[in-house]
Amino acid sequence: MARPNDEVGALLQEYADLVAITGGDAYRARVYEKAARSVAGYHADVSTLDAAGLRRIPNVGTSIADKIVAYFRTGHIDVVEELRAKIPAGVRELTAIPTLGPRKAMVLYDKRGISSVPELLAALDAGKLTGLKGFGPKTEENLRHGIELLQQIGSRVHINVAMEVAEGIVAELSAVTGCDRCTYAGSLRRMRETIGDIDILAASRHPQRLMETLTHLDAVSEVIAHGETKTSVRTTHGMQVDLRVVRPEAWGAALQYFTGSKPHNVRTREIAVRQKLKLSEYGLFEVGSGKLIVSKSEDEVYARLGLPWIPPPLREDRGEIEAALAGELPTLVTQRDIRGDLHTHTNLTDGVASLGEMVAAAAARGYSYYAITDHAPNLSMQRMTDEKMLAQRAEVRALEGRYGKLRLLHGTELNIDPDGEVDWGPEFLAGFDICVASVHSHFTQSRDEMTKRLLRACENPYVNIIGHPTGRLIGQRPPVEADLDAVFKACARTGTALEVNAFPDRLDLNDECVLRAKRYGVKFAIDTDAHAVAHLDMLRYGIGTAQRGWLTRDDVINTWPLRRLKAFLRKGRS
Ligand code: DGT
Ligand code: CA
Ligand code: CA
Ligand code: ZN
Repeated sequence: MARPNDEVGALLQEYADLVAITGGDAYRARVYEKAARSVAGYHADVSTLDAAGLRRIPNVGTSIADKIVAYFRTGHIDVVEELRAKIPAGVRELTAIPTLGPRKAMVLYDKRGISSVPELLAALDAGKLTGLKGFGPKTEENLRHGIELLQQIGSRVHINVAMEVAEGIVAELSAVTGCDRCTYAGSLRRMRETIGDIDILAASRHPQRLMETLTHLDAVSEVIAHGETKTSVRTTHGMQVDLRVVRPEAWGAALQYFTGSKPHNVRTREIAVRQKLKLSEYGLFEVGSGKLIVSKSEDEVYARLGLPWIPPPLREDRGEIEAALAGELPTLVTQRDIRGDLHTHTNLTDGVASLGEMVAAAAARGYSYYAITDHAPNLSMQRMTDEKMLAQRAEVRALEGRYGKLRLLHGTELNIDPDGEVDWGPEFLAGFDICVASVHSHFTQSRDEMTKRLLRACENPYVNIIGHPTGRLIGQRPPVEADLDAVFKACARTGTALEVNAFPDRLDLNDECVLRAKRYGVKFAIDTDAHAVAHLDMLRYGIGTAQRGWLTRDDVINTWPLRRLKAFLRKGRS
């Protein structure tokens, strides 16, 4: 995604938030929020468009187009500045707390002068919210819980944010003369869902050049430490980046060391010690003589320890060493194995691209099949009707065959209601090629109710995939409480797949749940839940999560040939 689109999207979203916080027109806030999403998801770089070009973006009218033009001319938008001047930035930060909406944030500021998360926490502790209208004991408990969630993610960022920064830096450094190799290591190479800092590794005989280049990048706002072999900087996004430059001969040992994880490295070092060897970021050495044995490639390092090369997403000491020693490492699913996406949206509901645009993008990715799964009617803000759904099906059928080998599946994303029922009865459901079913409301049911609810959905013969199964939003909403093992068992028994939703703020199921579910024989669908063309690229994060959950191609239904997939989707129905 083009950076200017993200920038403008963020600004429009901020404006929408500020309008809502200051008690402005709710309709206006929604208009800007929609525009923010459309701009962020738009395929062309908005900084290159004139007012007419901007108006062609869905949800962008004359007034918003003019504001975007003004932004690129002057660097700011007047109305945003005006609202910013009225309320401290911290008040908007308060709305990042789950369950704390704009109206409540404004009450906290107006009545108690609270304008930051720490101030709110202090006020809660001191009992200063007692008696404040709308802030009963239950609300207070929710607030504390929400703040806890926010603090868990702390200064870590979602993987896609770190990935964009890291890939930009790797590209710049790789272009420097004398740079032999350059890549990112650490948690990013292991594809963790959130990233603390970015670790970049380079091999060169002229480390100073690379260090200098890094410190002078536009994206760098501060140099934290500048040394011979390691330089640390902070980016304008606020992320720390550590660059280590090693001699080309030591590349493999250094890459193995800085990829981690620490627990994995502890295990590899123990294996070395047992063989009277010493493993460090410089290489694998003989203990007595100090003689270097290997260091050039990761392959050699692992091989000399008696291990096959271990894919980075597995390096968490979750059994990969034992599996490697036994020759039983899984052959992990890769992005190339994916034949299609099974959960995607269009502008018929809350997507920003048309059916035609999404299908063309799917074809361009070389997919063999692609499912369109717009929201079903019970998510009432999406205004879906039977007629609209059937009209879309006709459009989908008309597109069939238009893009060579691409086959289209017409589906829907059903809402699992509090009792586990979905939007339509069997007759209407039978008309779909595929049904995803997700929890979109009543997230805080009791564990028992939630478990029953999910089990009932699995038992529905038309439900093929449970979408974003735990409903968590990283740093924003906790996973639902349910007996997941019971759900995994039911999925395996009924032929219901669990989704690995690739959206970076979801990554749901997460890696650990995937690994657990796999043990029950569950099948998975790695889907993007795309609401824009650009979102189809998020697939890689779903793949990373699936790899961290030890999934192979066979575990993932959207790697299968269409015939096998279709048989699975029939779910035992005749
Ligand atoms: P993060 O940054 O919190 O997302 O996680 P990592 O895994 O990237 O951790 P980080 O940046 O502290 O270190 C990167 C890698 O470098 C880590 O995975 C293993 C290696 N490493 C760093 N410091 C140590 C250490 O003190 N001992 C060991 N064994 N390895 C280390
Ligand atoms: Ca790191
Ligand atoms: Ca680091
Ligand atoms: Zn969806």
